[in-house]
Amino acid sequence: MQLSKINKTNDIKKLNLKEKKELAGEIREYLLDTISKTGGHIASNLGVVELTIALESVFDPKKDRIIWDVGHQCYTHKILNGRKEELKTIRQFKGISGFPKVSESETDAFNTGHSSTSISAAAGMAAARDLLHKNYNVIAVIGDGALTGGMAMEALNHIGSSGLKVLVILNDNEMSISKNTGGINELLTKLRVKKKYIKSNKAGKRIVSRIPLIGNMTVKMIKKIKSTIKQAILPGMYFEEIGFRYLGPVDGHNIADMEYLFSKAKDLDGPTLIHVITKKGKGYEPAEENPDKFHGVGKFDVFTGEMIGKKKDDYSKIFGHKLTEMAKKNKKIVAITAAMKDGTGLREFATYFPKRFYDVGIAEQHALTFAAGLASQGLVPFISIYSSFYQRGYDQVIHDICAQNLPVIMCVDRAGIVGADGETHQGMFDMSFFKLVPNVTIMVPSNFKELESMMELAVTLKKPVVIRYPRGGETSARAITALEEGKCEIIEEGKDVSIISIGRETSKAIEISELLKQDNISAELINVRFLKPLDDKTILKSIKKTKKVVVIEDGTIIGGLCSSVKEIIADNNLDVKAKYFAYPDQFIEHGSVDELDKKYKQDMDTIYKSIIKMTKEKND
Ligand SMILES: Cc1ncc(C[n+]2csc(CCOP(=O)(O)OP(=O)(O)O)c2C)c(N)n1
Repeated sequence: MQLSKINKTNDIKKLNLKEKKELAGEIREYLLDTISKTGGHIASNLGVVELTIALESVFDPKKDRIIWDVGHQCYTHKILNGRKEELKTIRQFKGISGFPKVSESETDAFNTGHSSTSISAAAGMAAARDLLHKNYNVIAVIGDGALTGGMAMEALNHIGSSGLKVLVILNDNEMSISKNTGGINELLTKLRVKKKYIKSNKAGKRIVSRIPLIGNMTVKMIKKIKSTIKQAILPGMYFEEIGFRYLGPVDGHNIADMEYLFSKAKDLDGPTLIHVITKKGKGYEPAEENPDKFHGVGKFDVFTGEMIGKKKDDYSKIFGHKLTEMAKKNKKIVAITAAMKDGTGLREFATYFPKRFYDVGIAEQHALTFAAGLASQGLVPFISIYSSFYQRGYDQVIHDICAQNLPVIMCVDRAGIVGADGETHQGMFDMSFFKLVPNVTIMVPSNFKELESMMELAVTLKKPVVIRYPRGGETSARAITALEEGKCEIIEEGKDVSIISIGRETSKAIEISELLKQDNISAELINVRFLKPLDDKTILKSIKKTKKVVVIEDGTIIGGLCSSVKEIIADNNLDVKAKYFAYPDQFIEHGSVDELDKKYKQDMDTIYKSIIKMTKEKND
C-alpha cells in the first residue's frame, strides 16, 4: 500500500514513478470510498489525481504557493498534506472544509470556493515575493471552466505584460459543471485536437530541452524558444501573444510527462502556462460517462453509481418548470445562467427553448449586464444565480440594471444556509446588499406556490425584481393568498406577540405559533413576502398592538429584515420588547441547516423558549 506511506507534506517525493502510479490508483479508491459516504466534488477530484501527485513531487507545498482555483478539486492535495484521515469528515459539520483553507494547513496557500480568483492571487503573491526579495514558486491551477471567468482574463492580461514569474497550470477537461462553452473553449479545443502531447521522451524532450535555465537566459534566447515551441507545437497561440510562454498540451494522467514539464517550467523566468489535458471523473466509469451528474454529489453507491436518497422537488426545479410554462405563453421570456444550468433548474427550459436560453460561462458580471441589454430591447430576462455568486455582479446590478430601472428578473438561488459547501457559498448577504439598491422590488417566497406567484407578478411589474429562495425543498406547503406588491401576508391574527418572518423561516414561525397556542399565547403571524418595498404600515400596526415582536430571517443580522424592523421601532419611538433571530455578523462555516441553526440559536426550540420568556416577563 503506497497510501500508508503518505502521512505528511513531501512524503510523495520519497516514492518512485512506479509507486506513484500505484498511489494514484489507491487514492482513487480512497476518494470513491470516502466521498460516496460524505458527498462532494467527486468527478473533478478523480480527474486531478496524477496532476496533484506530479505537481507536489516537483514543487514544495510548504515553501511554494499552490493556489487551486475554485478549490473543489483539492482532495488529493489534502491527502498528500496530512489530512488523509480527516478526509472522512470533509464538508461535515466540524469536519474539514471541501475547499482549501489557510486556517486548516500552511500548504493551503489561499482560500478559494468562488471561481477564477487563482491567477490574480498568484500575481499578488509573485509581486510580493519579488518586492520582498524572496525565492519561491507561485502556481495557479485553474480549470478550463474557471478560465471563462472575467477575473481570470484580467489576471492573465496583467501578468502577461508584467513579466512576473507565475506558473499557470490549465487543467483542461472540456467541462465546466456542464459542457464548457464560449470562444475560449473553442480555442482550447483547437489546441487539444493537435494531440501532439509533450512527452518526457523523444521529440518532446528535444523541444523542451532547448529551454535553458534562468541563469543563461537572454531575451534573444527566450524569443528563439518561444518561436521554436510555437512552430513545433502550437502556431498562433493566444497565450503566447499576451505574454505567456505556453507549454503543452501534456497528458494529465501521465505523471512522468507532467513532472518533466513542471520541473522545466520551474527553471524558467516570466509567466508560463502549461496546458494539461485531463478526464473529468477519470477511473470511475459512471463519472467518466456523466461528469456533470458527478460534479457535486451527495451520498452514492460506488458499485451502481446510483445516488442514495430520493430526490425530492426543490425550489430550483419548481422555478425551472414554472419558467418553462410561462415561456410557452410569453415569447419574450428568456433565461440566463452563468454555468449553472442544472443547479439553477434551467435544464428543462434549455431543452424546450434552446434559442432563448443562454449559458454564458462562469461570468456572473457579464450575465447580469447581458440581461440588462436584453431587457433594454424589450425582452423579459430571468437570470438565475446563486446568492453568493451575485456578490460578483453587484455593480452590474446597481449600474446596469437598477439605475436604468430595467425589467430584469434576478432570481437568487441558494439563499440562506446552503450546507456542505460552507463559508464561501452561504447565501448570507443578498437581502442586505439588494435592499440598499434603489428601484428594486425584493420578493421572498415561503413555499413553492408563493414562488410561482411571485414569478408571475414579477413579469407584470416591468422593473428590476429580485426573487430569493433557498436550496432544497419547501418546508410548508400551505395554500397561499393572492399577492400584492409591497404587502405582507397576515397568516394569523394574534394579540400577545408579533412574529415577523421571511422566506423559509415562515414555516418555523407557523410551527412555533402552534406550540404557543398550547401555552395560551396568541401570536400574530406576519409573512413579510416583500423585503422591499416593506409593508411598514401593517408591521407597525401589529407591533403597536402586541408590544412584543420577534423577527426571523435566514441571512446576516446586518441590513436585512431585522434592521428594517429595528428602524420601524426607532422611527416611531415604540417602547416594545423585541428579539431578533438572524445569523451573526461573521462568516458561517459548513454544516446542515439544522446543525447551523442550532449552533447560531436560530432553531425552533430556541425561538420558542425565548418567546415564552418574553411573554412571561410581561406577566411578572
Ligand atoms: C463565481 C462562481 N460561479 C460559479 C461557481 C460554481 N462552480 C463550481 S465548479 C464550477 C465549474 C468549474 O469548472 P472547471 O474550472 O473546468 O473545473 P472542473 O470541475 O471541470 O475540474 C462552477 C461553475 C463558482 N464556484 N464560482
